[in-house]
Amino acid sequence: MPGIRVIGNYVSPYVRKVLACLELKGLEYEIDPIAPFVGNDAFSRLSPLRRIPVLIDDGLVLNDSSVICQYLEDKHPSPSLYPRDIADRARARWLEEYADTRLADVLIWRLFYQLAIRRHVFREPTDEAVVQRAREVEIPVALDYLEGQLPEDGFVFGALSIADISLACYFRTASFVRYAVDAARWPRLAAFVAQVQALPVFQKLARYEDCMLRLPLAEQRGALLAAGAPLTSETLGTDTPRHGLPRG
Ligand SMILES: N[C@@H](CCC(=O)N[C@@H](CS)C(=O)NCC(=O)O)C(=O)O
Repeated sequence: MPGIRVIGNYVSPYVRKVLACLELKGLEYEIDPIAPFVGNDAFSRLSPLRRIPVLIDDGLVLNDSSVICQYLEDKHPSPSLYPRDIADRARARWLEEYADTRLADVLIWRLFYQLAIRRHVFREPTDEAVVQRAREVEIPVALDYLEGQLPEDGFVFGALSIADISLACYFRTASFVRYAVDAARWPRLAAFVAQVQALPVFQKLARYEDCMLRLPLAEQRGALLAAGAPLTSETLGTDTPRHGLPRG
């Protein structure tokens, strides 16, 4: 199948990062919006860690959102989503890495996974102690750090970059379990997240995210197509979720 294909669903922050880059670069793509837990054996062959996103570009299979975004930038440099200045570019990659690792740990694995995926996908109880520790200790430490990294207003490196996109993606997924940055405690971060998420690209993806969040699995595909999502005709998804590979 020629062209770009993304495997991974709209709810995932890592997938959102890749989709935002594709959209901002004006690239056409198709998407098979599956959760990693329902991927079939063909998915395991494409994604050895059974993680999303996967990007397939004319037969080239790429894993890992950072690898994929860098590939898109190298292949389609304009508009650039990485700062021009070498030091800024390195710092942007660090903020992307920080988002993909620490923010993912505290906002996604300890909050969203516990409150949404364990309950609704695996029908397992939430570990309330994990959620409480995340809310009271771990998330505030991460947000204190970010508050010190952000400018008074605007994007981190002047023009919109991978750093802004990455950071905002995690707060969007956390909002699905009603987490919002406390603007009284972290005013820069709260304004920054609101500003990035108000961009047309985030608003466009939010319409597709809402289809997935509001509807049961069986109705999502139809609603996504009706909303204009560029879905693949085939899917690697099954009806039976399996736990992922152990992390850490
Ligand atoms: N470093 C990877 C992480 C991807 C990742 O962890 N994706 C999550 C979805 S939000 C996933 O597939 N999790 C399934 C699992 O860990 O079993 C990236 O940047 O793409």
